[in-house]
Amino acid sequence: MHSKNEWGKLKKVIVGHAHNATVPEIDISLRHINYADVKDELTIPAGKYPQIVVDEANEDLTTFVNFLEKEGVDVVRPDITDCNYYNYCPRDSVIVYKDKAIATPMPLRARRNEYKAYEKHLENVNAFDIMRSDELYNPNCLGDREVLALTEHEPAFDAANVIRANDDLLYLVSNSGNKSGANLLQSIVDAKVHLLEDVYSYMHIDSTVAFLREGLMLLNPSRVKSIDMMPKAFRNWDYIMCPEPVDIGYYAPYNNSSPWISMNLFSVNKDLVALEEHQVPLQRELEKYGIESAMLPMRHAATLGGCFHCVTLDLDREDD
Ligand code: DAV
Repeated sequence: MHSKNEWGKLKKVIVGHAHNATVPEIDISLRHINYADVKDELTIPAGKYPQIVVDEANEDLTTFVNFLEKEGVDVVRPDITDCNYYNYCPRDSVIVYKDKAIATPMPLRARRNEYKAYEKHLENVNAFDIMRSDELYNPNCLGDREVLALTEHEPAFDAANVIRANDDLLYLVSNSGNKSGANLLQSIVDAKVHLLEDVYSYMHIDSTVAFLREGLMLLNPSRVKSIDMMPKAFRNWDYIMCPEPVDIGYYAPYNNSSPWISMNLFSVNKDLVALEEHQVPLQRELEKYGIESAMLPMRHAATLGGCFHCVTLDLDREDD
């Protein structure tokens, strides 16, 4: 196991599955993190996702796996377990950095042990599966988008709040990651952890910034309005401002991401990415930089809250 950036030649990867995907019963963590802007709790669905969503998502994941295997990548999958949430996005729960796997202290209580479904594929696991206390959630965030859901009571972050560029890691401070979480990460890795703040308060970094290769990144212009909003270490990088996403919609009422999930691409190497098949404007933009896109279906990217970066966790990548 070794991977320290988002673009080196991919050799081995975990690809999630949608079996048993569930919206957990509402608790304090889910209410504050996922539904801070929902007024009436009764409108929040709970229970298993509809079977059609699960089947279609699994079908698209199989297409993706076949593509990766044709590219010579070794693909493994999480176990099918009776889960509290899902095993669709292994990216959310574990960071692989160099030869270490970090199962992060996830702020959603229902996701506490999610990494166990793929633990057997990991090496050198540092796990932080502690029960979150009520003091971690800031009640003032309900109804106010300016207030983040997490206090600094204890370190908490999803692995998907972080992307890797060799000796520099970029950490989004948001509803799914607090500053104490960044400090915890900094104490475990021999890399510099840079904070990205005040750009996007909701879930995860990978619909806001994507690293394409050393010195080139893709930015979400509705959130990163100018390069000055990036930490200093990335201000001299070239960047592509992502074109407006082609909205592929969601299976109502399961709206788990913005249309920007379209920029959640996944690099097979620095010249080839997997991209949601409707995102032709982005495909054209990437072409200008010599990056080819495999246009693949992911019908429930927004329904389940994850496209190709979210549904993967790279285990082995060459450094370049
Ligand atoms: O709505 O842009 C997508 C969630 C990625 N795991 C968004 C967040």
